[in-house]
Amino acid sequence: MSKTILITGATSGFGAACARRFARDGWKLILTGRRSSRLESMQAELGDAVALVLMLDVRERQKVQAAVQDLPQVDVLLNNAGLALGLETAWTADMDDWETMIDTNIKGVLYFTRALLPSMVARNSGHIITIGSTAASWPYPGGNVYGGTKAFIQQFSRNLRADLLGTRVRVTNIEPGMAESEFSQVRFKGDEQLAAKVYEGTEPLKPEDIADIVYFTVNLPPHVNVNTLEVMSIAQSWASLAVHREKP
Ligand code: NDP
Ligand code: 8X3
Repeated sequence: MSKTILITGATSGFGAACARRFARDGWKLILTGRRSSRLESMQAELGDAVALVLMLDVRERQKVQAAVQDLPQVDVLLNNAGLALGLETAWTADMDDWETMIDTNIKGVLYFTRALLPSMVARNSGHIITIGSTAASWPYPGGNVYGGTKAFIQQFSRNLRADLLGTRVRVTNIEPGMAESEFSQVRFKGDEQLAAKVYEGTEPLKPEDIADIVYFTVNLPPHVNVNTLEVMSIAQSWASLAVHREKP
């Protein structure tokens, strides 16, 4: 019998690529996102593989809880929906942007995870995957709250594993570096030029690369748990530590 994956943020980028990757190998999909037209086109493209689409905002706790209650068995939850907003310093950043990132990247993950875990534990099987980021471990100017949300995800994921020891429920946090999707268009609030500059003259990861990694992680033998997986394009690495020098 086919297995089912619930993907949050399946209307674009990593989420849409994962939907296509899992559909290709006979998985059933539950796809979520806010943009109904995108959900409809995913459904048209993937046909019978799509068991259900849920148009919802992951920040809406009651709606998430209600939607999850009536679902068929979910074998894998992919907590992917998320965003970065702005790249301003901590003293000039917009507080609304900060709250949106916290509500989406942290609380959205908590709502779906908390709603689906009881059935996974009762069945003694399942897999919770979160999409973290290299920003969780590697700070950069303007990454302030975005990186903070992904650091939360990193530790939440590890703590889930600690709670789940003794069950067969797996937990994995995948931490990509720079990847080309709608991520930068969202970060720069529709400024196409700024977004394009992020990827100019370089070779970022593609959403399909992340989809292959998620698929690989899920399809390992059931006793194998990938805890954390950090992945970057070959064109990305770390900068040295920054030093401020006064002009002589
Ligand atoms: P995209 O902007 O292409 O996709 C983001 C997805 O999240 C969309 O499907 C969007 O759907 C959904 N989403 C955003 N906010 C909400 C919300 N409030 N409720 C429901 N769905 C929401 O970006 P990516 O595919 O790149 O990003 C996916 C994840 O990967 C994010 O968590 C991001 O932080 C992370 N990531 C991205 C990297 C990159 O460089 N691209 C690198 C490392 C991590 P809709 O708008 O329809 O609601
Ligand atoms: C997205 C990658 O480097 O913009 O998580 O934070 S980065």
